[in-house]
Amino acid sequence: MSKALPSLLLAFFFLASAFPALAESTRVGNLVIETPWARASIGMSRPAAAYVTIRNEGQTADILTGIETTVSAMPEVHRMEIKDGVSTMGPVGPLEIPANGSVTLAPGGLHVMLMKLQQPLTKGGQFSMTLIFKNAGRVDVSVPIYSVGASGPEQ
Ligand SMILES: [Cu+2]
Repeated sequence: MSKALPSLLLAFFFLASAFPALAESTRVGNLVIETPWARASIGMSRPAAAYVTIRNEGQTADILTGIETTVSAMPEVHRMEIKDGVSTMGPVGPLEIPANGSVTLAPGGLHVMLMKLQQPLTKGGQFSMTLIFKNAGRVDVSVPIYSVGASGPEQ
């Protein structure tokens, strides 16, 4: 075992914390919050959307009960679906994260709808969002903002 390894690890963790946009997953209890991201908003009159994957490595389900962020006065988890050829969406309420499972919020399906925007979301920026879980408690994540038409992170 090399003596250099611990210092290499330290350097890695230092770098990871120095560049929060690269530290894409946040662990709290049994949950891992992966790759949060958002689309830039079109001004402030229309809602914006944010996406994230929540992985549960525990033996019991957890529930996402709420979301808080300073950029939106009314953040809600929505589900988009096609009904009779028409795209509809609405709030899903408390969202279960199954034991040993994961839930992905992505364009075309589940998303965090950031309603009543308090500031425009500008490409290249980021904002802080707090996910509130029944068991794991509150988790703060940093959400990078990509282009208006981004279909996934890193765009
Ligand atoms: Cu929505």
